[in-house]
Amino acid sequence: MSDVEFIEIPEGLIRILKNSKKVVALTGAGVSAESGVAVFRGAKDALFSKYKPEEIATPEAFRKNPGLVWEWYEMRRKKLKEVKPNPGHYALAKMEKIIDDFYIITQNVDGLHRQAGSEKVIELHGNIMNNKCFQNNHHIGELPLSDEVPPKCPICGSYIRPDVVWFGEYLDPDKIALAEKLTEQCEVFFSIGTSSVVYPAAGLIPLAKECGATVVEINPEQTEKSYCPDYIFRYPSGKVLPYIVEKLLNSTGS
Ligand code: BJW
Repeated sequence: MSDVEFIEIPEGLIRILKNSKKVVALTGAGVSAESGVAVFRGAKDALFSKYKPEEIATPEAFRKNPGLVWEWYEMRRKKLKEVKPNPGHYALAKMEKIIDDFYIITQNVDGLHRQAGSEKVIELHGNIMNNKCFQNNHHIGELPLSDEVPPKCPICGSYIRPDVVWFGEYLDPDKIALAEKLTEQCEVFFSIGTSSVVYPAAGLIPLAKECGATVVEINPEQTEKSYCPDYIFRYPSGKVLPYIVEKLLNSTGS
């Protein structure tokens, strides 16, 4: 797929986008794949190829082996400091400037949408660079200097953990309520680079469809929700999204 030269964007989709005020993009790990960030499932270098998700991204796993889970996140944080947003992230940031009310609802914790300049971003699963304590959710700014792995909360003494949402944990109710409201009201809903298996995020795709949005899927592979879209692009998002933005900017018709 990487040798793709040109992707035709249907006129019909551009017309709908030009006439839309409310547009939402739900993104997943695939949108960051072209930046060199590993996806979670499937690929050879997938983040869950060594550990199953339920073995590592859960409160139970942290209780059982806090050092292992902490080190896994430290390894990912280190890698993230070396990567940059890709053309897909930048194209989405441009869409925010072109479309009246454009929101990104991301499952990603890597912060690359904001780095690319997007401002209206809902980070459903948190941000890997932030920390809180395990017992009481005390927000931890600067990590305390300590030889302990993980370090401990200066307020209550419980272990510090990344401020991300693990399996079995509730998402921030304000964030998911806003995500659902935006999804119900939007005219176009993009699903980009997500396998669409993790809830409640995956449920937004059929919700958008039920509420009448034009649904667009951008993913080189079929997904669990590929029965929903009106338009499907089986290409990497870093290739498709810049073409959509270019055509949106250059199209003259209404
Ligand atoms: C490209 C590309 C390129 C490659 N361009 N594309 C309803 C039904 C069944 C179960 C549940 C349900 N409701 C809740 C649950 C339980 C559970 C769940 O969903 N389980 C399912 C797995 C069955 N959900 C939860 O526990 C959630 N909490 C919750 O609902 O609380 C209430 C509750 C509690 C208990 C019981 C019931 C309800 C919390 C979910 C938290 C998910 N956390 C993680 C880790 C975050 C921290 C971290 O980063 O470590 O979030 S798991 C992981 O998966 C991460 C991701 O955000 C998430 C989604 O993955 P994503 O983004 O889709 O990545 P991949 O790798 O799966 O897919 C990548 C895609 O990209 C592929 O399709 C590629 O083809 C594509 N791609 N290159 C475009 N260049």
